[in-house]
Amino acid sequence: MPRKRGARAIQLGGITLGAAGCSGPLSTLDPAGPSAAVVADMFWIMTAGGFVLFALVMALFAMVYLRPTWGRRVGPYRWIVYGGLGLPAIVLPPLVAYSLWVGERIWPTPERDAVRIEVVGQMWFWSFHYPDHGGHTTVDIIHLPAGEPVEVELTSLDIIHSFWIPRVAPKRDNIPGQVNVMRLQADEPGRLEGVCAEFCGLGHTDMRFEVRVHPPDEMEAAILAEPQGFPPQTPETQPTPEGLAPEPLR
Ligand SMILES: [Cu+2]
Repeated sequence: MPRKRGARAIQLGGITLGAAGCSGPLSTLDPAGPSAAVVADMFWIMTAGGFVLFALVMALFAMVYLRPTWGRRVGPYRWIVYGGLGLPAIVLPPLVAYSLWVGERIWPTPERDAVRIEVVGQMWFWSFHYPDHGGHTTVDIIHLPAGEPVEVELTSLDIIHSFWIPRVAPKRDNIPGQVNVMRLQADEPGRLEGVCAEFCGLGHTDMRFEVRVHPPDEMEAAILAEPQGFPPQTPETQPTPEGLAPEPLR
């Protein structure tokens, strides 16, 4: 009886720990936007596919173990062809096709009137510039409108960083001298968190930022209520060695 109780406690503990791992401010399995929901679905479907393949292999193993005479009749060549090629051929092609299909649909549909935000990574902080909202700049806090697509332009002024709001969208790199564009959308008003997802030196772990999602008609007031951040140091404003022309950002 005590052994049964112990087993149940371990089982409950495992379920609780498992569930806790699926939530939290940086959990991709607790999506708060359509792109993140697609990623979370893909994770579960890939995991299920892995389990199906594992179950098929274990079923074969069980048959060989329980009925050795059956296994003996199958030659090595057939084991390789049926087990090594046949089983993966059942499970993997549908998963590859699914991942390609998802890859084409992971970003929200482009909208002509999507809100634009320019995101600049710099060791070790983020600047968010809002050309559609008074040209204001905020530091380490990004404001998003709930339920509306946002077009984010990413760049860096020193080394490669990576902009990631795990509950909203997959990450994308901020690369110096280049502008990467991504679209994202947050579902509901509230507070989320984002991180730099590319190791960028000793301050990398502190390169987090807060995500404040507002009802769309309250977003501008929320941005303007923030202190105006220092505009990022662009190559045009940074001192450069004599004779070296600064690289244009775009
Ligand atoms: Cu970093």
